[in-house]
Amino acid sequence: MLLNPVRGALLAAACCLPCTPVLADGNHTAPARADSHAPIGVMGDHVHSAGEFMVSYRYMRMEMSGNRIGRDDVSPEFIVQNVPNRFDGPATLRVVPTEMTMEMHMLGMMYGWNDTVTLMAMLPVVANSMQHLTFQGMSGANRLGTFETSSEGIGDIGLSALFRLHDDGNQLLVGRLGLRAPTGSVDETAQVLTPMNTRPTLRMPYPMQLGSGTYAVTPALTWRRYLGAASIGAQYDGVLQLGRNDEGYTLGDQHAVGAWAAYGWAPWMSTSLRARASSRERIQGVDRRIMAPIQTANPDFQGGDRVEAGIGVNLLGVEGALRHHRLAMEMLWPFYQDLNGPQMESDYTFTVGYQYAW
Ligand SMILES: [Cu+2]
Repeated sequence: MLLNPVRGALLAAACCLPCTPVLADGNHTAPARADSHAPIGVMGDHVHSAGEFMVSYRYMRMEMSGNRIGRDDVSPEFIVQNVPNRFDGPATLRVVPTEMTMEMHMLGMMYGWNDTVTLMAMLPVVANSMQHLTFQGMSGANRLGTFETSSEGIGDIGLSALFRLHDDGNQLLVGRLGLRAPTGSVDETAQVLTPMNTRPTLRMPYPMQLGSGTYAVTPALTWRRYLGAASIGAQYDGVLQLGRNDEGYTLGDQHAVGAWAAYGWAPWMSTSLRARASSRERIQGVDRRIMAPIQTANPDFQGGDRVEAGIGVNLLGVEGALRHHRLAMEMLWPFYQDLNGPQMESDYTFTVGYQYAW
């Protein structure tokens, strides 16, 4: 539902733009190639020439289902019988998340300040939904019922500077220095089903909040090299939270390294393989208003390590009305997840993006 107004506004903006006959890929003399941008799930991978603009829209979707402790799958019954509840009430947990969908609509703008520095702004709109199973009363032996919670709104806005550290037309090294502002809400509420069969409205647990509540620094370093019709690349990217938010906690820092290989079948199309390993720390501190016998309300049951891999395709318009328009998709599946659990495990991450440069 959020998709249509966002995409509509973007297309309306894109249609008004004048088309100028310059290569909009950061290099005025190199031939256009679809793999001059990394797979769409990679951000901050490229820079622009002085005076160039780019607008982009990305849709990202992550589906999660089932739970793990470390690398082991655990059932809802196992969780309610074995995992301690850190709050008042039953000794062990009573509510188990069973499925979660995280969607993000990301509107982006890039501008080549000069041939070395490109400025980038990102506006995320986040939509989360979570399914739960509630077990009955103090014993927790029986399933009482299910409920769903959801949250949607603006996330944390990002501003960054990208630096062309090295570019010989073949090898490109781009550094990113980014800042994220706490524009996303951290006090979203929802109606829940309690083990006592009541339906109060409570502040939602950490993973359902839209922002971090803190400023964050987002460094990245990306390298790419052409090898004939193919290319290879690698990236480090991090999210380092600064300070503590008004509710009393800090999300865990995140570090990721990834690498990809792409092959250009034609100037207008490339396909890619990519793998990415990421690690996120636990939450520091606690929001005193997030208190429920559910794993997601516990700051210790957040973060972990994940390795995912998958495939992507980049399409680049090289002539006529499609020139400088890009459309790309990527799908990643996790094949290793070691979670500070119980925590929900990821099934896949899908990204589709549209970019237009002039
Ligand atoms: Cu760009």
